[in-house]
Amino acid sequence: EASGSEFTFEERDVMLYNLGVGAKKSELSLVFEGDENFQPLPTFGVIPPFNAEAPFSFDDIVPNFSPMMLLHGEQYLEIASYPIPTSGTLISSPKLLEVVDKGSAAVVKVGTTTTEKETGRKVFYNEQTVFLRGSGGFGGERKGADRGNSTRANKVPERSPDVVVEEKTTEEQAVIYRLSGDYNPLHVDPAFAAVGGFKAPILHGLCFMGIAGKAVYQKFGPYKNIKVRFAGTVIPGQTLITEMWKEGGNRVVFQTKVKETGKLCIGGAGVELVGEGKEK
Ligand code: HDC
Repeated sequence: EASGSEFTFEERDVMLYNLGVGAKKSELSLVFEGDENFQPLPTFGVIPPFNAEAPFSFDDIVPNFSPMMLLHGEQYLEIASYPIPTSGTLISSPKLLEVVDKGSAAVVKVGTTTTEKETGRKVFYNEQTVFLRGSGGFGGERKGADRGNSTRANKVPERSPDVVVEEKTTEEQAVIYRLSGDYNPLHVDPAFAAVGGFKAPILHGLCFMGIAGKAVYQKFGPYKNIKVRFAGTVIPGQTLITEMWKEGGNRVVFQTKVKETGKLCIGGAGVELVGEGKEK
């Protein structure tokens, strides 16, 4: 049995997560435990390790740490196999991978393996990158290591996208998403968001990754891994436009823009499909 933080979940948690990233009432396999194909969306894999106890404290690894200045920078997730369980107890063991000095900011990367408690079987692997504004300039390395898929830049092709999916987030997107485990006040409390430099609470990066990841899943099918960079912020209520390109090697490259501003909120993103991934 692995040591680490336990996460126990049931079907209710799966439905709450799916709703948090935009599942619709007509999508019964996402919102109804009685459906024969009931399942979490692949990006549910970011949830079990989310509150795992970190093997370090930010104050010990960077100068001037402030939770108000923390932004989610990148996320990489591997899904070991399908179907993803709809309940159970999982164990997550996080490791500090690197601390990079971007001058004004620090970039900290944590890798977490998640296994099934009973069998020890690997279920997910995550790499989470946080961008700590105001915590750089400590004389550290400027570049992180090359970690293959997890650090891949995923440049979008010149041609126009093969598939485009538009999805409006709701005003309540963040207040629902947070119930899946990320209670950061940045996403709900206007006063906290203001200290962080935002006019209004911003949407969780993992929420809009989930919305984009759902679009990719519904168009191309299951994937083994997904990588995104959070290139810009999203305010709940804004509309997301996800552009996807089918590439060789069973890959889909994608990016997501905020319709109202035209700005990129997800860049450098890609998935590696389980199968041929013919467009549905
Ligand atoms: O890209 C900017 C931005 O605002 N991105 C959006 C951030 C966001 O909205 N994230 C989601 C919401 S926050 C959230 O969900 C928090 C959550 O609740 C908790 C998560 C985890 C909790 C764990 C607790 C234990 C910004 C601000 C990130 C960067 O913009 P700039 O400052 O303009 O940076 P730029 O000049 O473009 O680049 C400087 C160097 O940094 C690298 N970089 C840029 N964006 C990055 C990034 N690295 C990682 N992630 C990103 N998103 C650049 O490559 C550049 O490095 P170099 O000079 O070496 O090329």
